[in-house]
Amino acid sequence: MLPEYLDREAASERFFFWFGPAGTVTPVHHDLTNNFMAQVVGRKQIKLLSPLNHPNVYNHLHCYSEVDLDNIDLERHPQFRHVKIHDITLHPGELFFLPVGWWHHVRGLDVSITLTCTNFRARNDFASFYETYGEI
Ligand SMILES: O=C(O)CCC(=O)C(=O)O
Repeated sequence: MLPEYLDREAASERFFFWFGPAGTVTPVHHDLTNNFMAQVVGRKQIKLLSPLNHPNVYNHLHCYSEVDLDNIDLERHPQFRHVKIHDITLHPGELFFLPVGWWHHVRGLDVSITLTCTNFRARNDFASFYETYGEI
C-alpha cells in the first residue's frame, strides 16, 4: 500500500481498475492527477509525451488529443512532427509514476490488469482549476 505515499483511507474512491484483452487501447490523453500505475497481470505499452508538447498535440476536447497515435496523420496534424514519444513497456509487478499533465496512450499487449492509484497523501486534485475543462 506504499504508506509513505498513499492514503489507505482514500483508496476506495481513488483507485481505478483496468481489465481488458490484448489490444485494448486507451487513446492519448492526460490526467488531472498524479498516478501510480501498478501492473498486476500482463504487459502494457505506454506511449508517453511530456506536457511540453502541449501546443503540438491538438488538444481539441477536455484532456484528449485529436491525434490517433496508432495512425499519425502529419498532413492533418503537421505540428505533431515536433512531438517526442517515449515508448515504455510495463511488466507485471512494476509500478510506474505518471505525473499530472503527461500525455499517455496505453495498449494492453496481453490480457491485462492494471490498478491506477490517485490516493496520494499529498494534494492531488488539479481538476478544480483546470481552465480548459470542456470543449476548447
Ligand atoms: O491502463 C490503461 O489502459 C489506461 C490508464 C490510464 O490512462 C489512466 O489511468 O489515466
